[in-house]
Amino acid sequence: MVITTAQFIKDYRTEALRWFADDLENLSALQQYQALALVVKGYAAQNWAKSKAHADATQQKQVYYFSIEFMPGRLLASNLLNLGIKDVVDAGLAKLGIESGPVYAAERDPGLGNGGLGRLASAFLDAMASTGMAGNGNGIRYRYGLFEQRFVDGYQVEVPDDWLRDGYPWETRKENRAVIVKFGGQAELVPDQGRLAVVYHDTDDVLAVPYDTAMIGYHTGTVNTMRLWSAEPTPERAHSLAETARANAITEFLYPDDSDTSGRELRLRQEYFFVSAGLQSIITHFKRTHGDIRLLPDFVAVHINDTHPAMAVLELMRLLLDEERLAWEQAWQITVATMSYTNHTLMAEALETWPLGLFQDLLPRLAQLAVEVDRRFRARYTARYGSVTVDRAAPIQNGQLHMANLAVIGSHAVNGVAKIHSELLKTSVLADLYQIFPSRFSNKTNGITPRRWVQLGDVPLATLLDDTIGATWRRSPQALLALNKYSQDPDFLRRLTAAKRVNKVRLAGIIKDTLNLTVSPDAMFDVQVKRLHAYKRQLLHVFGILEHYLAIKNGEKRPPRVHIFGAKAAPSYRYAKAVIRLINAVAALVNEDPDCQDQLAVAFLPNYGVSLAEAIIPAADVSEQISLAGTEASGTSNMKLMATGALTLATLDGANIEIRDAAGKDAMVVFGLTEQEATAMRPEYSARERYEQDPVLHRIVDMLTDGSIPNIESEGKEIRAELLDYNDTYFVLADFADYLAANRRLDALWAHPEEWARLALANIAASGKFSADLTVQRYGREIWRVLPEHPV
Ligand code: 26W
Repeated sequence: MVITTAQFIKDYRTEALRWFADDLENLSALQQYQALALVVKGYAAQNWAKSKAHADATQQKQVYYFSIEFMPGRLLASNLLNLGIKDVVDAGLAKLGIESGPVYAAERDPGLGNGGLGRLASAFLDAMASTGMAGNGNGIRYRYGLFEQRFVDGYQVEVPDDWLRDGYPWETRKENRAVIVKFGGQAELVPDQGRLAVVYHDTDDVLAVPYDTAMIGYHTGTVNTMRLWSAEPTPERAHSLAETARANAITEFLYPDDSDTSGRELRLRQEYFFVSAGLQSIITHFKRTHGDIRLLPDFVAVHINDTHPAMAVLELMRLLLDEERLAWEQAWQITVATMSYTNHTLMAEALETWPLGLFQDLLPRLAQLAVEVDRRFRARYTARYGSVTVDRAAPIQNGQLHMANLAVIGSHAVNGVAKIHSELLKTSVLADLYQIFPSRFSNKTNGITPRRWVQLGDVPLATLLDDTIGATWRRSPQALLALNKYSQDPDFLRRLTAAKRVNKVRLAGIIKDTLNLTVSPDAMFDVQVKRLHAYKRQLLHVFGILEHYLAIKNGEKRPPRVHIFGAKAAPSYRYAKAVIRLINAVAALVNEDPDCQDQLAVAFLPNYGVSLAEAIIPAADVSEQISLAGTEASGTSNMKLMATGALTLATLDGANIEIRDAAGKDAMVVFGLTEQEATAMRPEYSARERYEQDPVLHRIVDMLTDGSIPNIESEGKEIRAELLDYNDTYFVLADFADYLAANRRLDALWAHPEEWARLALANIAASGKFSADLTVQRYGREIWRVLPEHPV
């Protein structure tokens, strides 16, 4: 959109007066942010309405991305960038004498997700709007997002995330689109004109009210919708406080686990709530614009983001059978053609199963349909594939509903999120279903949005890119390959190093403000930012730090390093919380040790999320992607760190492999067992043997309990037990020696800044491959059958 700074200032003043009856200059940064957000929302409104009308008028196929988590991050800067008015607004703020930093920083970051899955969902919404695909998000408007993490004596403490305290200007409450969601009661089948109709008794109904937020495309004019549902008591009568609290409870808070299924009833209520509300509103809209429900798959694609929304298969069947009165076969054909499913983890404990009994209590009609789906599946495939395979592939097993199986059986497409992960799906957790439905399986390697992580997150690099290869990279990711022409250009390499240093100085300032720790921007910034999980092996990183610490104590001099961690642990995940305490204890040990001054430092920044990632990632020299091969489905921080020029220290796991293939094997430092080697070694693996054989490792493991690291009495014991008594599930000891050797290779490289910059360049140049725009286009072409109006 085209707007002058003068016009913007006029609009901004008007908005401030309208909302605060005061001049901009007298408002707080929060109020200045709120008024600005409302101005920008107003600018996007027209395109938002036009996009909806355009999609209906042109009968465009719509994608509905069902996800129980979204992590959009702050929207002000990205909305301004995507509208093409960031420079105009920044100039306007300067003209008004308003410092932009505090205004941008006043925005709350809606942490409505745990980690990778939620952030990917938001990246996809940005990418669909930015490629002109009609793609809408469908999720939950949690009253409290993911907890705020604080450290007290090195312990993680969880504080409620009251993100709506000052309201959320980007959302619009659409009570005219509210629907009823039924729980409990009985679903009685009664004969009705030669068919069976369903009559519900004593159901416990909840009102689902949608809140819509605009998803503004990058320079496309396309504005899609992220619809988040909020639970309220039904309006037809007054409700007691208890009844109101019971209704609200459904969308009160996000479950903070990102790997272990809680199995709690409220979680099941949440999953059904947004799935039913979403499908009801989709069908209502569809019938208004298209009429014949049998055409649904031609105009609607529903994507199931991991198993959490997998009930969509049963809920669509319920609506097609009970409301639309279709026959089973036709309803099933429509459902399979409409649904597609992505798996994001191989962790057994993360694959959801629900007791059929709980289903029968809470969702009686869906339980009936689940039993029928299971019966028909077994009847259809047992003869051909045998009962062993079909028993393992069937949705209901031993009274448990296996949501991954249901999702695969009820979808026409199933994918993993990186090549190795998609292959492992076929040979492990979904092997039996792959045997029965091979053509449904594909890979869709994850992606990231270059708008947030490079254009906004790394302005020094973005400016250098514009100056060097022009600005086409801002629209077409592959244009970054032109950078390879400058790999032998010392001046460019120096400027690249200088751009990185600007980000490091900024992060050093944040580390000083947050931790009162002074770090040198000339040290190697070694970053590991992701959820705290045993398989991601933050412990191996700590062991590397302790080895450097011991080397310093032995008088050895190495390139100075600053280790930067960001990681939340699920509150019920004891081991993860023990590792958090260990990292903070090692930080205290190292940071207060005079011998380590300017040699070694550890900065564990609390409350890692999208906004903190934007500050840490552009400042990284090293990207730690050290999960045990075969455990990290893809990873996406690896892609963000690559795109801003960090060198990856990696195992051959998840998307690390594809990053190496894209950037070149010299542009990454690889170590560790491969997935095959780890699998082969597991039966005879003895962690204790490794501990006995390697004196350095022995020393370090002993430091967990011998008092060398103060204040970790119980945590040290717990971690040592996981290693030596439970035989080190994630092979930390097995990969230790190779990890050290890889770090020595990094040190050697660091001694040659130009060579380092050359490798950084190779990563940046190849990073366009991991643009989410390309990823969603692949989903569109091969799964959703939706083509971009603005392809990249
Ligand atoms: C039921 C609790 C629960 C909650 C969330 C189980 C599992 C999850 C997610 C699937 C976990 C997750 O975020 N997985 C991550 O998804 C990313 C996006 O595809 C991948 O890049 C990461 O490798 C994967 O761990």
